[in-house]
Amino acid sequence: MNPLNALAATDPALVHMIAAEEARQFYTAKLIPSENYASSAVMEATGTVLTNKYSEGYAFKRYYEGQQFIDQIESLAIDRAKALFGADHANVQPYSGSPANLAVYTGLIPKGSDNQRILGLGLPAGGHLTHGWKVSATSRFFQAAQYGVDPVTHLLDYSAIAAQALEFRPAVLICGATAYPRIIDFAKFAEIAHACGALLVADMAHIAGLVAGGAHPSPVPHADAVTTTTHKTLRGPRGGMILCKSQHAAAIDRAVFPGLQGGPHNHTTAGIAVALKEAATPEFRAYAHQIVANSRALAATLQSEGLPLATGGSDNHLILFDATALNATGKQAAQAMDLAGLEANFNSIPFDTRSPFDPSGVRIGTPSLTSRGLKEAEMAHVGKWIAQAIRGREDAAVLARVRGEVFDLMAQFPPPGFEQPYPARP
Ligand code: DSN
Repeated sequence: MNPLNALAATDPALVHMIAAEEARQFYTAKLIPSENYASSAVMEATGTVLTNKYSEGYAFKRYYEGQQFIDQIESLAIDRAKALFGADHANVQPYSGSPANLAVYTGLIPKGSDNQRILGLGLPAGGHLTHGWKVSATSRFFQAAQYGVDPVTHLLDYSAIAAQALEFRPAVLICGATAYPRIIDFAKFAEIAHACGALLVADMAHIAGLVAGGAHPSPVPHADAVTTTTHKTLRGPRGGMILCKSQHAAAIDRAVFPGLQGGPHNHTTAGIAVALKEAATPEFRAYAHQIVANSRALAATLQSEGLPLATGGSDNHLILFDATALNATGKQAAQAMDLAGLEANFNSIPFDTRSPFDPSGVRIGTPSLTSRGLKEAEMAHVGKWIAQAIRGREDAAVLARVRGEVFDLMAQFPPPGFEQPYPARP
């Protein structure tokens, strides 16, 4: 890592905290499916003088002078995004995924139109807050309704979604998820959108890296607009991006700026440009396919340990398991895993009867461990440790033993972005 010499002189207390977080990230097994490790190149790009510049507007049409190099950087990121995903148009300015979603609805649904309806996957079924969930501003500014998943299989039921969409007649139909372990059929969603006269928005934040690497079908040919974060499977800096058909480009650009945002974060734009270059390599394609292979292997081990999985398996980067089968709530399970060096988050499972503050499920994923180079053989160890930590959640000796084994394994697989000397073991 960067030795942080200047920061150490200015703010040693902060350096101490950052060093502790570095050691935590190095030795724990990061299983949160929305997280990853940015490369050293991405982090270097984000830590540059680009943070000093204001650039309201778009390349060659700015409201501040001094944009000669910022225009080049933003254009490079846009060109790489369009090439990688085969998109007509790209906007790389959204601060993250939530602002990108709000910008797309704002851009696609004209002000004053009679139809302000959006229809997305409900949060308890794996959708995101910004797909119109009741506590999100997206349900305050638009008239939102939600579809769910099949009560038995927990899979998206495209006939039921079609029936609901024909009845509700949304202006925008949203597909994409934060906790759905299966392939999403974007062509089917496009058929549904066309049949009910809606525009289709796909939120591919979780799977953007899989799409870039050819390990999940792309929404880009099917959707009017596609939103994504840039830091999940895509492995870039914290940021957001919108891809869209050319006929929506002007409206979406206007919705991002001046509609919702001020100056773009140019240091982040540079980091996104680097990540997009990295994602266009054969190594990244192999990485994307290994994420899925690892997820399948981890899912199989968890099942053999008696943990039921939502939808019965995984064919992307993500697994949602029901911890109550091992006599723990989702929160108890996630906390026990954390003590054992296995970082996850508790999550509702479809049709959960427990509260979202202590639901039945735990959500895990393989993007980060795959970035470290772990493969199927190591996934079998990780799956067993998860079950051991949950079963032994009240036994400090079990948790300490698993934590030691996890730390030993992680030390053999240093993550991207960490350079020698590696942090001391906490
Ligand atoms: N917080 C992200 C996730 O964990 O899926 C979504 O915004």
